[in-house]
Amino acid sequence: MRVNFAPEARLPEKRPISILLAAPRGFCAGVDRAIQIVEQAIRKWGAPVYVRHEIVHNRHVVERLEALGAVFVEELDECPLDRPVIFSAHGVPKSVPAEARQREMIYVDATCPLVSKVHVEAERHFNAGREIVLIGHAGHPEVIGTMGQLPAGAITLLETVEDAENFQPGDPSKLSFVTQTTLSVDDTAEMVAVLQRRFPGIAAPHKEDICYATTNRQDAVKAMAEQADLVLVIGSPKSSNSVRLVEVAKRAGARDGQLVASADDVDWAWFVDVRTVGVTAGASAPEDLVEDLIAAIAARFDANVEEVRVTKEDVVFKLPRALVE
Ligand code: 0CM
Ligand code: SF4
Repeated sequence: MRVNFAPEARLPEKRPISILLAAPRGFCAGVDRAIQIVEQAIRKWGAPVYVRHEIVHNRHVVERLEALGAVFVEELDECPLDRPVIFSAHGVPKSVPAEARQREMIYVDATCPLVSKVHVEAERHFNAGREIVLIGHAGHPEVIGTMGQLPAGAITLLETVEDAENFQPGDPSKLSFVTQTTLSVDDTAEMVAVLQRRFPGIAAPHKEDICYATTNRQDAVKAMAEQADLVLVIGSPKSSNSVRLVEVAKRAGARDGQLVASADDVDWAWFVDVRTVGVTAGASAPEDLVEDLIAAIAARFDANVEEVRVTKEDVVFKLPRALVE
């Protein structure tokens, strides 16, 4: 008698995929400091502590701090006078701390020291009688903050190479430029080249205004992009440095690049024909979101993870003295 055995029940084989994990990625020293400022302020003064604008551009960070007792608002007049207020990492116009002082509010400025450095630079140019060009993106809080360091009209915002070609200064011999900290290194270099060709005497920053974290995260993406069929960047659409990482990936040769807030945002149709996926995170995106994304990929594919590191970072910024225990 022949017995037909049912074939052994087997799960379908998972397709192999290679994950390239960019390093450095995720939190920078300015973000780390800004988050610690909110946590310490809640410890020192109790809840609620108000925060003007998202402390950094990440919903997960904001929600975690809300659970600890932070209340996020857009303007100072939304804060009660008897509670402390913190200004976000992106910086604020001078009028904001001035108003807080006038209302006798307790405030802590979580502006990243590298953004404050640009503020000081702009002020130095202004005091030396120079007209100032700011390379940046209109409407971004850092641009609003930097322009708000000086009287209206002192700074002209240029967003594109075309803007740089068309810009007409009052006196070309007294011209300077500063930049937003989170721009594309390559796009900015193009705009600077146009300005320097048209105005050879233009005063430049001593050291680049684009910060170390932005530069390193873009370099890491460039190092993996050519091998990647898809690069996933964890970050918010509001996050300038994160959005730039998607652009950089595509320009450096990745077939596709997508910004996702978390693994939940991934459309798995993107993975058709993908053998190598690059993963990185903007400077405001927590590492646990990266871990979740890798776990989600590994649940669907036979994943092999390889780190692509371009440099190590050891930058740490001190907390404001008012918050050091
Ligand atoms: O400036 P950007 O939009 O990239 O801000 P972010 O909160 O995503 O990242 C950190 C910072 C600053 C300043
Ligand atoms: Fe500071 Fe750069 Fe981080 Fe912005 S991205 S907070 S400028 S270190």
